[in-house]
Amino acid sequence: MADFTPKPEYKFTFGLWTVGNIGRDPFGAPTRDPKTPAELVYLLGEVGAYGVNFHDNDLIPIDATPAEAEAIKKEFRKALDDTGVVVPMATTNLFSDPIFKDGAFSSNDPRVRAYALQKTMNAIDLGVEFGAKTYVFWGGREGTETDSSKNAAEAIKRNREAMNFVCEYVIDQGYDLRFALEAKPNEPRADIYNPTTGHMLAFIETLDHPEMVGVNPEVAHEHMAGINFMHGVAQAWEAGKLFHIDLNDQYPGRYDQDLRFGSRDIKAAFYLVKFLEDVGYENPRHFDAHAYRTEDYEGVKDFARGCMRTYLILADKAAQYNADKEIQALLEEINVDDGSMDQYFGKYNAEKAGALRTQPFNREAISSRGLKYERLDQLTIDLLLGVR
Ligand code: DIG
Ligand code: MN
Ligand code: MN
Repeated sequence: MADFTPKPEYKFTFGLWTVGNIGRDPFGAPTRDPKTPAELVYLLGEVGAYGVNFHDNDLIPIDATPAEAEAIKKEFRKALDDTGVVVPMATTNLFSDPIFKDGAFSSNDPRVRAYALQKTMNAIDLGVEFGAKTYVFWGGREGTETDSSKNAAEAIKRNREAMNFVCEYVIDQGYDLRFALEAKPNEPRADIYNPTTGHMLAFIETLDHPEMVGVNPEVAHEHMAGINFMHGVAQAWEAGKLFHIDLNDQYPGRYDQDLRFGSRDIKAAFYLVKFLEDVGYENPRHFDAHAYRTEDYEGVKDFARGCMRTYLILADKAAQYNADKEIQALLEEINVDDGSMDQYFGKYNAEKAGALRTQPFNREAISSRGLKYERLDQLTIDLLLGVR
């Protein structure tokens, strides 16, 4: 049996807000007592996590005094040193405080937009202080309930101006930091701007420093939009923009459930893990998820161990898939290529186009070929169900 113990090279990380989730939901009070950031680091060290991420206010409460902040940071730093857990990513909470009720960077109130920049600069400093190399932006409140309230193009411009400002701040400070933008189609706003990873990839190209900015796709968020998550991840990877990834799971057509990785759609999770392993993804694998409300902290540890274990089992399945002689023979047959069409591919030129114009194609013969995808998919199912 393969070894499914988490190893540092997988860079498995959890946010303080994930294992620190106290079970509150819109219809019920918390079911778990809160733990301090330091206690959560020890918990993550116990389950074998590589790293911990935080929003500024997960670590330092928004109204903490400087002395309180220093005490918290000192305790947090000791827990990191004691456990060897590192801080690969940080982010700003631009959604909890009532001041952000109509957004942060895209708010109609210029005081809110300015405060959001101030808060973000402070939060970037905090993340860099603990070694973060990736900084995530999730614009959970950058949206509307009524489109009477905001010009959508103006909102995008405001988001762009803010991103250009924070990129310049990082350059000015000389920080070794890059940004990862996280999309979500809705919740908590009725509609959120830049709702999918695809929108984010287009938005990034309009920035002053696009080279500093990538994406942080989340499984649940793209599933909420009804999109094949692995396809979006592959497009981001191919564009050199997969700077970070939020792993979890989600029932289609539901609110953002942030379920344990692989606990709902194991086939989709397999194709995602196979893609990440096949391309040699080297950035953090962040489980932006939380335990069921029913759990105590032993259950939270089960949740965290389960996220990492399922990833490792699926990585082992991906290796089996790549070594499976029948599957690989089928893939070779499906992708057969006698090279006769090579003359028409690659960069255009008039001669190539001219020759292609006269190339005969027997559509009936070509279309009559059976592609054996049913056999291939069943072999995949067999492998996932452990009978291969
Ligand atoms: C929610 O999916 C968001 C926030 O939790 C955070 O800003 C980001 C970091 O992964 N994910
Ligand atoms: Mn989510
Ligand atoms: Mn997320």
